[in-house]
Amino acid sequence: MGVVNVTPDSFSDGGVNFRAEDAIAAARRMLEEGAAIVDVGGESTRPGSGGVSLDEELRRVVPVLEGLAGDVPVSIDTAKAEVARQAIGLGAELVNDVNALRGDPELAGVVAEAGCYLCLMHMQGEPRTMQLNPTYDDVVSDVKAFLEERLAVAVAAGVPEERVCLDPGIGFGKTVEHNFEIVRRLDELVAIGRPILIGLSRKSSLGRILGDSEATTGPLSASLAAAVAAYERGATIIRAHDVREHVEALTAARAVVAG
Ligand code: HH2
Repeated sequence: MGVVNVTPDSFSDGGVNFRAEDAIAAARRMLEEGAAIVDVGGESTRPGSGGVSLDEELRRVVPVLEGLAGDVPVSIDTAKAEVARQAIGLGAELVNDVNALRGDPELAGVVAEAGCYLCLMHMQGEPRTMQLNPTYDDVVSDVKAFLEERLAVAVAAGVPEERVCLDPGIGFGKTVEHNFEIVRRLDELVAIGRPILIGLSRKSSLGRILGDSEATTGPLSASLAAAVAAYERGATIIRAHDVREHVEALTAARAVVAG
């Protein structure tokens, strides 16, 4: 899954694809480089972020979705039902909700009615404050219980279970240790029985284990290593900014794992 942030302030690439034509070109390039789907988002969820209005989010993503409609498999990274509704109307196949249906009460119905795919992600707290003091009894058990509960909520709202993938939400209300423990014990989340999506690409934990305790991003080399580790532990969808390099790394990893 390639990442196209149509934002001025995303944590690693804010402003790069803020103009619609740049975002469209980036999405097409990612498809050529081997992405199976491109995740278009108009709202940064970086630590400290306060979110954007519905109008602003629509202003950012709609021209990009119009430019991609029909050609490029698209996922919409939003927690807002109206953004999802318009994105689906423009061809989006998957709704990537970092709030796991806890934000907008209408989102589950929009997804159910459209029959599209849904990603439910774990987040402790909200972006503005989530990194202040994340605490868990046992991070993997807590995330697993949350994802099982949100999966049940989605199914009860009419989203077929076969359409849902789950994401532990790397960096969303988690310390560096939490993030790596989740990857180490990913098999416990795979055991839920739904595909696991994971986004480690460029995340600050990767910069922090390399010695910069204030890092807000991590380098490509560390992103690739972490993606391969997640893949080996059962992740099936890797969300990444640098598509070509991830496809190459994961192709090599698959050659080893699958024989
Ligand atoms: N990470 C980000 C955004 N959306 N969605 C899922 N399912 N999983 C993730 O790990 C995830 C996500 C943060 O990355 P990015 O989109 O590059 O940054 P920002 O939120 O600052 O736009």
